[in-house]
Amino acid sequence: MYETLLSLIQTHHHIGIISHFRPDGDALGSTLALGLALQDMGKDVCMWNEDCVPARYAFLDGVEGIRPLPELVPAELDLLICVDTGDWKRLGDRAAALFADFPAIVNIDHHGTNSGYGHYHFIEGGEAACGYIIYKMLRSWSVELTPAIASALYTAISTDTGSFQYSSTTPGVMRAVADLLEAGVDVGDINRRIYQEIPLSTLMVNREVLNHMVVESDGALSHYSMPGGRKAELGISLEDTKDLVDIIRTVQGVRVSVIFEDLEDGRIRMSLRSKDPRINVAEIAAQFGGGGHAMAAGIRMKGTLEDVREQVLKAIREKLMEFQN
Ligand SMILES: [Mn+2]
Repeated sequence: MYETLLSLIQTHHHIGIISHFRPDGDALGSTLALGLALQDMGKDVCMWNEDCVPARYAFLDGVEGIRPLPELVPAELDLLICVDTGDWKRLGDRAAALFADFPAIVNIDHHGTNSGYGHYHFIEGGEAACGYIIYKMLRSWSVELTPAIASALYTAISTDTGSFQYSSTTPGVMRAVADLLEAGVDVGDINRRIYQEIPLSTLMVNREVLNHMVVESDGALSHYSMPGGRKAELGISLEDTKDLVDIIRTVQGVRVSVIFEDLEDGRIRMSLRSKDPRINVAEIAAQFGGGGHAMAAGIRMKGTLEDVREQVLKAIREKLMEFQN
């Protein structure tokens, strides 16, 4: 099936690659690995993201090639590849508008809830990372994995599997990682940079979360709410708030965790995690217009923090009642 994409690439020359806003390791690693590989194949490649590359990923070789969105779609662009993006709007408001009428869009993704936007689809719902799909593609095309490409793929796969802790970590994923190490990934260096260095501001936010998290429903549900204005008081940015749900999901006995964040534009952002395979948080998220994976999902919806929290927690409590321990 990857031959279809290879022939698409062979018949196009000016190729754009883009991923979701607030890019994570998989979004960046997938963009970068595919971008570098296509450059090596002689293509004219543009890599874009609506948001900046977070500081923790700035070490990746070639990541400076991921640029802010252009003002206009470049006239010569003849193929746009979207990676790790389950829904067109996840590209970001500006990107979604900019490329809305573009006639040749490829959708490569691993989200089971992918909406099927675009004209060519390479969707493998449930795979550990989009970077793992990109890895399989590059291998099937016999593309040389340079250390830069391998490091980008390793970062994508490592971050989306929670450092190979999630059950999406299949034998195939581990074989891919072994192959990437042979291609020149410096595991110790990458892991130190991504996981073992935390900005002070992030630790301050973590403290805030631990002070104010709520554990309820007989210890099965943990949540934390970041009210509007609190980010400014703490002097933190969006980037600092990304992994908060991972803190509250570690509580022993907790099966579902949610972070509510008032975005101060009339919308509430939520990150949901499940530790119970019977409770699919993507299904819960879908009830409110969100999406994601069975064990990790997100929602953005209009409303006040109190109203939104009430509705979403009610849906979660009902699921928890349905599947008692
Ligand atoms: Mn991903």
